[in-house]
Amino acid sequence: GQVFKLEDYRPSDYLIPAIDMAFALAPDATRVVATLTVERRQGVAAGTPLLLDGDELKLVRVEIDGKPLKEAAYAVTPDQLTILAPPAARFSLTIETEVNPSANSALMGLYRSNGVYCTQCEAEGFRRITYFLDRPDILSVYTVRIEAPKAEAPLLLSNGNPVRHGELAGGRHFAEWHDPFPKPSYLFALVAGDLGRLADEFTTMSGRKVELGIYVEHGKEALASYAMDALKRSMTWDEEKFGREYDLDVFNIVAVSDFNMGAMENKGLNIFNDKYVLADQQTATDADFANIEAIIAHEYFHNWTGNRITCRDWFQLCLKEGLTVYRDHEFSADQRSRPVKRIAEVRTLRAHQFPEDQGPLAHPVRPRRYREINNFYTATVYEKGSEVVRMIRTILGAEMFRAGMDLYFERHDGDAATIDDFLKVFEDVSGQDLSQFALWYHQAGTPHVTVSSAYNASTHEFTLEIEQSSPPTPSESRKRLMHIPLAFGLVGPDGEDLAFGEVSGATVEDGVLHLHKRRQTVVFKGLSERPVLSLNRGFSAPITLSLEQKPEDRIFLAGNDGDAFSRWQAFNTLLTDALIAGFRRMLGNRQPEFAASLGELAGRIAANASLEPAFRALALTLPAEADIAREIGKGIDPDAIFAAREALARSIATVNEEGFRQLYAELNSDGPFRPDADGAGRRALRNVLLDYLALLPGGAEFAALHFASATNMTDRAAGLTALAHRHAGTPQAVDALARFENEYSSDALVMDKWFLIQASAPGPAALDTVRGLTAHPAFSIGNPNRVRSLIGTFAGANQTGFHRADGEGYRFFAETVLEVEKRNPQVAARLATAMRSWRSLEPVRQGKAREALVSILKVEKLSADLKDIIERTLA
Ligand code: B3K
Ligand code: ZN
Repeated sequence: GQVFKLEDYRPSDYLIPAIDMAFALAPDATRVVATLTVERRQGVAAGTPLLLDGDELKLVRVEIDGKPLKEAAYAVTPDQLTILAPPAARFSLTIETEVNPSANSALMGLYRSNGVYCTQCEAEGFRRITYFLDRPDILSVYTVRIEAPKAEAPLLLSNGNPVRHGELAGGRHFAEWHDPFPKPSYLFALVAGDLGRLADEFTTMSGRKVELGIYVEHGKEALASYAMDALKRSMTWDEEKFGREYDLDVFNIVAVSDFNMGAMENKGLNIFNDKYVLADQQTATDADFANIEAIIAHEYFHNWTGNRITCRDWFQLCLKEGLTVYRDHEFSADQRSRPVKRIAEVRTLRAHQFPEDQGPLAHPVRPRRYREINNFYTATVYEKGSEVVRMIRTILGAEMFRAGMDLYFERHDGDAATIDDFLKVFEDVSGQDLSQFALWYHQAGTPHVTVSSAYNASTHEFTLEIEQSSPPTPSESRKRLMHIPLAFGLVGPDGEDLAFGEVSGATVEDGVLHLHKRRQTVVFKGLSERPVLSLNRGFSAPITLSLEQKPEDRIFLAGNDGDAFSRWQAFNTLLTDALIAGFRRMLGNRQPEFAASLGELAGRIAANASLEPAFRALALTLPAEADIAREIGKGIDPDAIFAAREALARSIATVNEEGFRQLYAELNSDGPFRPDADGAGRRALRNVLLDYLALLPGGAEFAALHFASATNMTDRAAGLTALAHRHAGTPQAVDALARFENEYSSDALVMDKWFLIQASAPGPAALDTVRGLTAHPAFSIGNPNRVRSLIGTFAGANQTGFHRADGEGYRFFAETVLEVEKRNPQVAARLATAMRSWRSLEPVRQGKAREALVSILKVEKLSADLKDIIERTLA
């Protein structure tokens, strides 16, 4: 396949300032008439051919300035339309195409989901609707007319503001929309169908009224009320925190059941996976509510960071994505608990971005090369991209950061901008040189920092020896030195940060130590007592850290650090070290042993009422098997990791049985259900305790009672998980699975949880279960949510089941990915990334994994999407 390179960027020869579209919708043969106002760019030679992108298109006719074009004047294939010698510097080009929405199983372009017409154009789906300059630096004003049979599609939506609508002969009707803001084609959207509406309104800070609508399947309107509430809170927050006001008369959201990802920020018409809109306490978990809040906010925030200011080219994807993730993280932190949110973010970053950065699919936050852009909507672009923005704020301070953002909006509104533009505004407002910092965008891989410390009681000096390095990544063997901002504290015996005098060897400002060199010896003077070092507070830099520190110091920090994140981190490091030691003992055929202090500390954290329940829940959650594997790095035997983790969980449960039972009982939630941070935190803590107690004698009965008495989906799903994962095959587990299935068989989103829970059950038997479930009536290989909950979960979140030593998990996986690919290459390619860490496995599994990957490559006519992932994974 073709490789696209950043350095090859060149402005297009032609611009398209305006486009008028007319859609005549029909399930198998939709006609699209697009009239483009085309302008030759200044300095481009007259007669330069105009090359328009297409993808699987059928051309019906083409006209210039209202006259049919002679056949010799253009060349056409399903993938390209070339106007060989355009007649003038400005002309109008009319293109009629025919597309088949019903046959569009790739879910890119115009397709039908449950009888609803909808679109997905990012990144390159618009070219599946009409021939166009389908690139983000072509900004056009859109006017869209939609025509359809009224009975089938009473609702006709597109971007912007409604202009007019009316009846037509033969039971047909039409609606016209106009979006005054020039936008790239990837933000185009159309929805038509028969849907219910939840309506509300919002008055912006300058007093303009905006009509809000969330469209869902009839009868499900009430399930959208949490999403509506989140939308209004997002609109207020963006005004207060970033001074950003909404700019159209309407803001619509549509929920569809077949969607390749979470949601899409089309101007004024966001389209969502229904999973991130529909929720009530009986069908959604607390995690679902939190995701809905975050994704509603994320797509809304794109209106300024993405839509008003878009990307010059797809290499700049993080310009809108990293920044918008940063904004939605800040929103959730303000709406919920900041420290708890930060811990959750870091866990996600480590679970998804670190393995990417440390494996064959590593790429810079701003990549320089791609073959298939859809494969670059990654944790690196999104999550690490957000971390980079966070570091800019850490380095500049909150006020200067806001000034930089204000300048960004002022300077670039209406632009297709670059990462260099973004960095420049912060340099301009602060006068700081960010060129070394910019490496965070340009260099792949997770930097590693090693630190040792020494206290000299006679000179009152505290000395740090710090070294940074960045491991090589594909096509970048030599790494440059980074600017790493490390928030820190020198914690005294009473838990307060100690004041210090002069510092040498590094810039230290506002509690942040700045690394710029390979090795730095940093000396703090004026410390009359030995401090305990708390480093990378709040996870100020997305690095891996080896900090030489005594277990007593970590135990001290876990109980006393003034920074909540670092308290969590200290305990988590103790747990991880214990688990790694346990893993090594398992490999040596010895039983793992754990220090009593660990269990006692867990008990103290659980019982500490001064800590919020959600924090305690996160602290008591053991590192996942994949986290442990990542820390170990190579020679991974998932069965040994599982056994070590299980043993630690049992030992913590055994030591704390009484306290855990008592606390579990106290947390029993009375009163009305609230999906907010407090309510969710209490449930989270109670359900973590359930996980421990389910491991003790009588655990199956205990979990069954939890399941049976649950009054909301969070508790019900937790009970079912405890049964299916810890007591598989017992009458209690079998019964609970059957009851759940019976109760929710007609609710696809809840059935996804039933699939997920079984697909993540540990042990070799999961494979047969998953294979069997692919034939379940509620499963469908064409629906991305079903595929992700069953197959994606099995491959991505079932270490012992997927990585069976006999390699059968990989074989099943290869077959299934190919099955998915026939319909939907994008979803298949995303699934296939589950194999990215195959080289860290022990040799036998590694060999089987390679065989499975190679077997995929042998298939003829592999899609560009899947081929790109598999080839890079094997390289
Ligand atoms: N911008 C979309 C993602 C599009 C993915 C295309 N393969 C959703 C988001 O990040 O907000
Ligand atoms: Zn986004």
